[in-house]
Amino acid sequence: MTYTVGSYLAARLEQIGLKHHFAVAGDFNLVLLDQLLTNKHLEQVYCCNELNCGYSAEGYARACGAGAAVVTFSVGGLSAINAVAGAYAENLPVLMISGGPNTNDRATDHLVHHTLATHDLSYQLEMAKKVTCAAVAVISAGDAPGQIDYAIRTALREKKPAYIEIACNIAAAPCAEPGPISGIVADEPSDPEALQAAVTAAADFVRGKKKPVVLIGSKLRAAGAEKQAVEFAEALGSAVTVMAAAKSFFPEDHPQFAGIYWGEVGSPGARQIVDWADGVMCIGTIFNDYSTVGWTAMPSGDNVLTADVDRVKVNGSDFGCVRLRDFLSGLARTVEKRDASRVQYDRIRVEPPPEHGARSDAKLTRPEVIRQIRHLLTTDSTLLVETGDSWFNGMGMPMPGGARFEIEMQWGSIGWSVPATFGYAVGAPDRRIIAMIGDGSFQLTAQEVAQMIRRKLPVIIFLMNNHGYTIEVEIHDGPYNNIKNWDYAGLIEVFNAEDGRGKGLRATNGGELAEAINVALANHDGPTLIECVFDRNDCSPELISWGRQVAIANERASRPQ
Ligand code: DPX
Ligand code: MG
Repeated sequence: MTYTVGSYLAARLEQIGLKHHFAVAGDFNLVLLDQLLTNKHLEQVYCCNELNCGYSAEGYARACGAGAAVVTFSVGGLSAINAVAGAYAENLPVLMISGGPNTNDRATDHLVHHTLATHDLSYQLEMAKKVTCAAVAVISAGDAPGQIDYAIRTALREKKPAYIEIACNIAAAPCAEPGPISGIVADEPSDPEALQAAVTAAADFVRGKKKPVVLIGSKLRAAGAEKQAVEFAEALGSAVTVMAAAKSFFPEDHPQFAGIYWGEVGSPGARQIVDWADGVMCIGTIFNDYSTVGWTAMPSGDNVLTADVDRVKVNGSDFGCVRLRDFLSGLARTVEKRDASRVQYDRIRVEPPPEHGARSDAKLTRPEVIRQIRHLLTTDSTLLVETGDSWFNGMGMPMPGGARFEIEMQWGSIGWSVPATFGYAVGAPDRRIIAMIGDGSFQLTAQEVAQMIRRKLPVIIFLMNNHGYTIEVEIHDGPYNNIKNWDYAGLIEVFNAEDGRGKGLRATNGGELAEAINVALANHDGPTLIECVFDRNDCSPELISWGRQVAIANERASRPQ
C-alpha cells in the first residue's frame, strides 16, 4: 500500500486503538476525510457542529483512552477550541485535527476564505498552542510523519489534547509508511532512584502517623493508576475518600471507601474523617474554588503528602520523574498498615435511610427523580452529569462496582454532556449510558441528540427541567438566570424526522416517570429523553450551601496592591 499524509494519520489513529473519529466536513478537510476513510478499521462519525465534535471526541476519550475530532479551518477550528481546552483541563488526550489552507496561499498576497481577511494564516495554530500540549501545522509530506508522531506521542504521554493541522493540498500527498507504534505509545519510565527515594520518604511519612487517610483526585485516571490505588489502599488499610471529580475512580463498594470529600457538601462523615486524620495522602487531587467549596475544605500543611501524575511531595521533599502508578505499587509493597481512620469511619458510617417512593400521582420532585434513577445503575452503567444541580444530584448516587461516573468539573462548560454522552456511547456500546442534564445546559448542544438517533444509540437522558440556571440562582440571582422553556420531549420527534427511533417523554409525577423509564429500557433503537418537570426552587440542599460559599469566594474584594 502507498501511504499519503492522511492515510498515515489514519494508520496512527488505528494503531493507538481508536475505532472511530468524529468529524464535520468543510472544504479545507474534505481530501483529508477521504484519506481517513481509506482505513477500513476506522469509522468516521459525524457531528452537527465543531464544538460538539470536540466534546464528542472528549467523551470518547473518557471511554476509550483517546479521541480525535476532525474539523475545517478557522470557522470549525475556533468553535472546537472550547472543547479542546476542556480536554486539557480534564486531562484527556483528544487530537484536534484541522484542515488548513493550501500551501501555495501562504506567504503570498492571496486572501483566503474562512480567515480574518488578512494574510496571517497562523492564528489557529497559535491559539491551539495555548490549549494543547503539542501543536503542529503540516505543510510538507516529508515532515508529516515526524510532526504527526510528535503530536500523538506527546498527547498520550501527557494525557492532554494535541493539535494537528494539515494543509488541504498535502492531505493526499505521498508519504512514508508508518513504523511500529511501540515508541509512540510507550510510557516514560520513572527514574529508579527518584522512585525509590519517594517511596522511602512516603513510607516514613506513614510510619510517623497514627491515623492517615487517603484522598483520591481525578488525575488518578489520567495517570492510569486506578488499580494501583486499590493495591496501595489495601496495603495501608486506611479509610479512602475521593474528591467529587474522582467519583467512581475508587470502587464505592470497597469496604475502605469512606465517601466523597467535598467540604460541607460531601457525603456524611467524609469531611470529618479527613479533618481528624493526622496525615492526608492526596493522590492526583485538584483543589480549585469549586472542589474546595470556596476554599473552605482543603487539606494543607505538613500533614499532607501529595502524589501527582509524575511527582511526589512529602515532608518538605519534592521528587520528580516518579510515575504515580510506580509510586503506588512501590508503596503498596513497603507501607505499614494503619487502619485507624477506617475503624473510625465504620463507627460514624451513616447507612442510607430506607427509601420511600412518592405517591405515583404526587407532583414530581427532584428527590423522587433521583430515587428512580438510582435503581437504573448497574455494574455496567455509566452516569454522566452536566454542570448544574445535576452535579449534586449525581454525587449522592451509590455506584455499584464497575459503574462509572463522568463529570466535567474542572472545565465546567455547560453543553458538554450531550455531545460527550454521544461520544462516550459510540466508544462504549456495551454499557448502559445515562445522562442527567439541566434544561439550561441542554439548550447549548441539544442538536447532538440527532446523532444518537442516527446511530441508534440507546442512551437515556434525564432532562432536569427546573426552569432556569438554578446553580447560578444559588450563587447570585438576577433576570439573566431565567430561560425560555422548550418542549424538550417534543424535540425528539423533530430530530427523528422520517427515519429516527428516538423517544421523548415528559414526566410530571412519579408514576409517569416510572412508565417513561420502562419505555426507555425497552427502546434499543435510539435514545430516550425523559423530561422531568419540577419546581424552580426544588434544588439540592448541597447546592444551596455550596452556592453560598462560592458566592463568598467570588465576592472577595481585591487586595490593595
Ligand atoms: C451556567 C449554569 O439548567 O442546570 O441545575 O438549573 O443549574 P441547573 P441548567 O443546565 O443550568 C446551568 C446553569 C449558566 N453556568 O446553571 S451552570 C455558566 C456557564 C458555564 N458554561 C458556559 N456558559 C456559561 N458554566 C459555556
Ligand atoms: Mg435548570
